[in-house]
Amino acid sequence: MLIEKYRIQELNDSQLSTHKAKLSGLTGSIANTASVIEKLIAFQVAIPSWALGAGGTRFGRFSIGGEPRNLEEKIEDVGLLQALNQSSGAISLHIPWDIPENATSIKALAAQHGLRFDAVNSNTFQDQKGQQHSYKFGSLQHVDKAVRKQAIEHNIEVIRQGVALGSESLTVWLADGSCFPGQLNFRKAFQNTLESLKEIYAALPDNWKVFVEYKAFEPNFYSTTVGDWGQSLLYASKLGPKAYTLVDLGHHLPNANIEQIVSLLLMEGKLGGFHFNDSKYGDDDLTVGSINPYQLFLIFQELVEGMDAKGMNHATDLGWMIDASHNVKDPLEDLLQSVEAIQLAYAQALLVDAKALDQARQENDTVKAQELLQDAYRTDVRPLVAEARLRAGGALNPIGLYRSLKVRENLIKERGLVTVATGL
Ligand code: LRH
Ligand code: MN
Ligand code: MN
Repeated sequence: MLIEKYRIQELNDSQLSTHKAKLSGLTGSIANTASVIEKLIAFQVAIPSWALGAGGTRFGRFSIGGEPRNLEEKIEDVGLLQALNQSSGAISLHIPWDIPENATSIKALAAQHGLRFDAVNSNTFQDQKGQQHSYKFGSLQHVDKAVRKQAIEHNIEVIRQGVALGSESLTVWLADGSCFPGQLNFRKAFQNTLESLKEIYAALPDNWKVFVEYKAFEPNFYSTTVGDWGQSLLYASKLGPKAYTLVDLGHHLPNANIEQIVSLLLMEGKLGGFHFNDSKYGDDDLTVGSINPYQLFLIFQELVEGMDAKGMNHATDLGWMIDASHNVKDPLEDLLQSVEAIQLAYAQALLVDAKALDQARQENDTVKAQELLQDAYRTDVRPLVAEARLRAGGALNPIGLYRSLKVRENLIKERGLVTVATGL
């Protein structure tokens, strides 16, 4: 299914006067709205190929119908998101859940939808059919060199496929760790993992980055070999300048101060990018901003402040990606909500009066500092985000248009009601 430009235009026209009235309220009271809108237009968030079908838990999976059945259809779905919001201009593949058999035609299809390929993800947390060695006891950390070698070769193959698609980064998330005390020698597991990562690092093209993603627990419940940002930073530092830490918001222990982690990683030049989602308990992979939007804003406040201090380009110098998936929402609606939540937090962070905040800190004026942050956070910036979409050629109200065009119903007609997307 394709969304034609005139359908977007029609709905936008019918909502234009209400939108403009809301927007002028903001532009009248805030000085930097023009630059906020420009920055929003430039800001793109990559969509993970595995979030396009209904997710599942180990207790069940409930198909939404019309889910993409292959890589081509996944690209078409991200194309739909991009047509609606003009902020989802990239797709991130997970190999071998995705198998780009013919890179040239896959690349051409993505280009037709205005999409590029973001980080490619390797998978050594599951055994694949026909695979010689099992990852039951880990992959890059494994006590057996032959298992490590198999996992290294898989990562190098993923880089090769990514190069063919025009990707420029590899994300490595490892399930490696242990379930019980005594199972693992922590130092040997770390050293094996580091040696393995070094071989993968050596295979990176010059313009590539590798992102080392950490996660506190699951599937291992006693120790994880890349369990937190400290461990990830150790690997990234030992590997070299192309290696960075990737922060998945759901991968922390409860109440972790993620904004402080982000600030220090940025300071060290080792923050590579994000997997955005939200969570109440663990790695819940809920819609971004659905549980704790204030935390998301505080993270963006650190990002804006830290990136500006280093003269970094907000849109291009970090990897921005969503990693969300669950059982109950239409995945495309969920992704539209997630992208918007990210844009809202970013726009609010751009409203923070950085000079005044610095001054308040200098004077130990805690009350003032909180007021400054919350002034920005409590500003309804939805008209700014909508205006950015409008100027970029997207829909003022993407979910409204998605529903009025009956996109899901059409996808079900095209692809069927009982569909099983590949992936988690
Ligand atoms: C692990 C993770 C990682 C995987 C994805 C499917 O929990 O966040 O990024 O690649 O989920
Ligand atoms: Mn992730
Ligand atoms: Mn995760």
